[in-house]
Amino acid sequence: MSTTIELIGVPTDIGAGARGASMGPEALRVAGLIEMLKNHGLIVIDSGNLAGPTNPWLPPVNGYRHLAEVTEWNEALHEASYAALQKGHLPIILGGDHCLGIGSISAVARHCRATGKDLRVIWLDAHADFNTSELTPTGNIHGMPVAILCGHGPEQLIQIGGVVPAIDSDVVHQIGIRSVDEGEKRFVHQQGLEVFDMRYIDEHGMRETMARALDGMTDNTHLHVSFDVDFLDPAIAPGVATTVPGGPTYREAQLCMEMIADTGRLASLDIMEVNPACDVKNQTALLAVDLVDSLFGKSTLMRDAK
Ligand code: 4U7
Ligand code: MN
Ligand code: MN
Ligand code: MN
Repeated sequence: MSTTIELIGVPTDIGAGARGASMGPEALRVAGLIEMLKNHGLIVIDSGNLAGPTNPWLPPVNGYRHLAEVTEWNEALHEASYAALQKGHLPIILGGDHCLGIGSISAVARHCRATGKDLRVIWLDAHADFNTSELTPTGNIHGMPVAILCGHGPEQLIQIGGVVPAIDSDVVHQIGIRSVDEGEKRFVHQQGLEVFDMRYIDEHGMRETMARALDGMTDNTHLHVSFDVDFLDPAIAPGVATTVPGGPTYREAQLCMEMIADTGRLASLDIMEVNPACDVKNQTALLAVDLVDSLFGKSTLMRDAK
């Protein structure tokens, strides 16, 4: 794993259905993200926040809300993220809403093409984020990033990063899914996404779920985690705009992160959709930092005690 972390804040809610995720980057810093990472012996460069257009808060046009602004933010993020990867840094993207997965993951995919790495994306979310302009009930682009990365979406977004599609659908492994729109559901099946929904986690447990999602990785794997904080049960993570009941518990989420850490392959990370306007005393950002602590290998296991 790279030992230099680069934080890239992206203070926008341009793709969301509610305002407030634009305050996510600062909430994560206030919750101690930088100190936590430094405690792991990592070098942390905080590159501050990217700048971009304000949120005009308009209804959808041809099935998309704020397409021009979403494009501008994601192009900026793509460049910043790609530059960080080229320097050998491990980028952590502080969202911002999840439409930013487009800029982030297209950069990671471009980096993998340039370096001959095999990309694997672990998508932690209550939602599949696989809508298109025809399927979306809202027009909010934070419900579309996975489809767009797989080549289904508006030209200006699918081509960020140069190659269409940016990723093949089989690199994506989704965990925690429990809210998928009707048309979106059919499209997810048609495209053969690997989805470990809450029913699967209930029946097989988080351990088997993660073992499967992480199966087959090699020394050449670049592992990207896209963590939409609404993945978590709203009882522990109320600070998101799109809560869906029935998510992973604290212990399940910890195990999920610990098993990813055990692979030693984590090479880039998104922390998305923290919304301080919905939160109570920053508890959701604090929880996200606690879980990312485990993602970077905090171990509570007695077997590691000397
Ligand atoms: B998130 C939704 F209709 N599916 O498309 C949509 F339910 O990044 C929600 O996962 C999308 O938070 C949620 O607008 C996007 C809706
Ligand atoms: Mn999402
Ligand atoms: Mn979500
Ligand atoms: Mn959300």
